[in-house]
Amino acid sequence: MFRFLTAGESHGKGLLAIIEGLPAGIPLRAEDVDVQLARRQQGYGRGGRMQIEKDQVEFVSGVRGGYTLGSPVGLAVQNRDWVNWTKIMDAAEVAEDTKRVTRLRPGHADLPGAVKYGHADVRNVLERASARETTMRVAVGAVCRTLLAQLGIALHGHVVRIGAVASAAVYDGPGSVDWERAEQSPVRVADPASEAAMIQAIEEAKEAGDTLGGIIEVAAEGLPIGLGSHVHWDRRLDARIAWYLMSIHTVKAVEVGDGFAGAARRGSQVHDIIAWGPEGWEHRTNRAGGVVGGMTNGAPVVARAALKPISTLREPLPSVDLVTKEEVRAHYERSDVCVVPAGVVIGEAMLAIALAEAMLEKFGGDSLAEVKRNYEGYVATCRLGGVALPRE
Ligand code: EPS
Repeated sequence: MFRFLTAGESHGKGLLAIIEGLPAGIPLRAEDVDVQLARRQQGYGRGGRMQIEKDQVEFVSGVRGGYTLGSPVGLAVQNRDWVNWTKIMDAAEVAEDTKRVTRLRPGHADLPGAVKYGHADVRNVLERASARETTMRVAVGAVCRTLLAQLGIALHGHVVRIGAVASAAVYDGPGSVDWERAEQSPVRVADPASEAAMIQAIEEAKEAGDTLGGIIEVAAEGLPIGLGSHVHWDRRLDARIAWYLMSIHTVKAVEVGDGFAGAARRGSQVHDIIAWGPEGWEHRTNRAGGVVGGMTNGAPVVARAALKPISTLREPLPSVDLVTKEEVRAHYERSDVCVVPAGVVIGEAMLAIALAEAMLEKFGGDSLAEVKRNYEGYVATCRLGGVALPRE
């Protein structure tokens, strides 16, 4: 069974992940992970922290000579900023002059985290609630991407909205979005016309001491029919994709395919017409976002996630002190103005994890060769239509 865990505080010594259930023989190098970690660190609107960090993975276990061993893969990323926080974050003793964080930030984990865990210092909550944790999601996602690439599956993503500014580029099948353009863009947008307006919107929010959210779109191409299942509610792939994307910090809504827009249309305008083509089953459109009945239908999987503006504001909102209950302004510490471009990379990673898990559920084996054999045998049957041939 595939599963993973992450650990680590934002200003602690470092971040960890353990991935279990990967087959042996997946080619894997630190560079494969580092390239994704570097992408996550980019994006117009990040704060000062990204100048300090240069996230790089170290494989602690499970990889030898450039290949996975089939044993748990342990990954570690150091927090360079740790040296500046040793007195505050020390495991044995926190320096006496350390100020407690008690001015609750509306929209943050501060209040429920402090009440639930009984902390009188919100730092005990915010350090783990921090989106710094997404570093390890991206690392785990990068490992999953190398497995998916072995099976001909590629993932991409881009920003489709920042604040009030929408991109004209929307994914509609392979070749419909200029991924290279999005990759070069400081706001990870494929539509050059909206780029300047997005940057300006971030600048204006920054000047006002405020923050900005937006929408990301992620897509996976090269998928077989039949990942996920209709037979149990918790095996439906769209449900898992929604869960994984929703688990990203600041995400408040997820849609697969046309999502909310489909609710305003008639059925005849929503459902994708089925066709039998030279490669097998296909669909004339992809409004379903590649998933029907909780299973992939062979079309690209497409999902969007809405990120709220982050909750640490330089011009803080009115709030209450956790301990004194006095009316105060919320706590502020160094933070980002807009994380939507980085959200794309995290969204891709979570989609990669969901798809790798589904691929291993269906085609799982102890070695990559075994997974490939299972996969290729199934795909060959799909090309013939996928059902048992009629008896002679
Ligand atoms: C970070 C994400 C944000 C940054 C953090 C690094 O985390 P949070 O969700 O806590 O706002 O603010 O950087 C800092 C905490 C800092 O010291 O600047 C990330 O994605 O790496």
